[in-house]
Amino acid sequence: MKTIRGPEDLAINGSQPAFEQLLHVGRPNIGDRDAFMHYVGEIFDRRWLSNDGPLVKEFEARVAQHLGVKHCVAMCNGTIALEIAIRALGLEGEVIVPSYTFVATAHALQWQSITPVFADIDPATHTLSPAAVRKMITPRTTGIIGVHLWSRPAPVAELQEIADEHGLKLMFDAAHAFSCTHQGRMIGNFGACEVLSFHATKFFNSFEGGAIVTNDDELATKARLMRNFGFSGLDEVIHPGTNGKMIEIAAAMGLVNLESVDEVIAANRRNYEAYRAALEGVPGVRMVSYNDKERNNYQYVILEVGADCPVSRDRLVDILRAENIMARRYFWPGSHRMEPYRSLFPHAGLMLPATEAVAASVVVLPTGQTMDAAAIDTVVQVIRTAIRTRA
Ligand code: T4K
Repeated sequence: MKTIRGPEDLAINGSQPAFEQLLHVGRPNIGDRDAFMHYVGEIFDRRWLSNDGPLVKEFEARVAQHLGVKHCVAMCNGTIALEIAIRALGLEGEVIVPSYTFVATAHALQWQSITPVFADIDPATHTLSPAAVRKMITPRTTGIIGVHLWSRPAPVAELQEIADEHGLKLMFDAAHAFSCTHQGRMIGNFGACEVLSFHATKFFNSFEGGAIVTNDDELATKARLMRNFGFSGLDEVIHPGTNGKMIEIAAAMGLVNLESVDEVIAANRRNYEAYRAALEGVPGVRMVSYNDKERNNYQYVILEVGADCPVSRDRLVDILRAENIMARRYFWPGSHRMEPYRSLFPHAGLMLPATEAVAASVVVLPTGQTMDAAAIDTVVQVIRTAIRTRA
């Protein structure tokens, strides 16, 4: 890694990139490889590869125990889990969601001919603004999906109050919030149900995977039926369904990685604190912070580049990428500016000023097991030099 003293050391000015290999956001964390290979041996010996196998059952029990929730219904990914949750809750017509999230949240509705109605976020938290949600309720509204973005909880109590007042169902997209608490209680226990993602890029992964977690027995039973074509016995189908099953190899990865969740969180926290200390006082940029009184997974390191920053957000991303630091502009430009929503709701942006401003300011930096103090120091040197020299 090179030392960056001035603009001449930046790759955009012809110097060698700071990193030889690409430094990715979302680099997977991988637990004990020997333990994983042991599970693979067991799977092969048993010749039971999918369909509610023993490892999936064990994984579900362990996740439910970790979250203190009654049911965990494991799925092949978070998007299918969202789709099944939405269907199991009987949502239809219009459902209120943030635009500022990964597009899967809106797609899970649109895919089922339900209209996602985008409500604005609170620029301070990046999660749904309860006041904005109220404005978007119509006679066709049947539900609200809150998203715990960057693992920071959506305004759970306020959304529940709105839902109760208007007879709406409330569920949460908790894809970012595995192993986090809200007011001391594990996320996974709020709303009618919550949906997790165990995708490779999440701090806790099962290669691909997801789950619906809920304390509602009936909902859990329905979700179980739906993820397996509605089969209730060998020959009996009692419900419409799809194939949302988690496979054994994914459950094996999940079980192994569950063992190192605390270790990965500790690494993420170290990284987050190193970035925060090193970026303190840099003009025009602000790191999104976490509430230290809660349990956080620190899986995203988020920088907001303000209008007063001498270098624009997009220029900063280009400068970082030239150094092989593959920073991301999550979740730019907002779901409402992606198809099919851009064509369906061309004026949605008028109701989403905070979404547009936040989406235009965020840069996500690499973290996780593969980052160390020296790498973070170099990333920060690039940012500091770019801003100091108005590169
Ligand atoms: N709701 C929310 C709020 C979500 O954030 C997500 C997923 C979902 C729902 C849906 O859950 P899933 O159906 O995915 O379980 C990535 C992930 O694909 C997606 O899972 C995730 N959110 C989203 C935030 O990030 P992309 O389009 O950025 O993926 P991609 O291929 O550009 O990879 C991201 C980075 O990770 C790259 O820098 C490369 C690196 N990477 C990726 C993979 C797969 C690796 O280093 N190794 C890998 O194996 O969406």
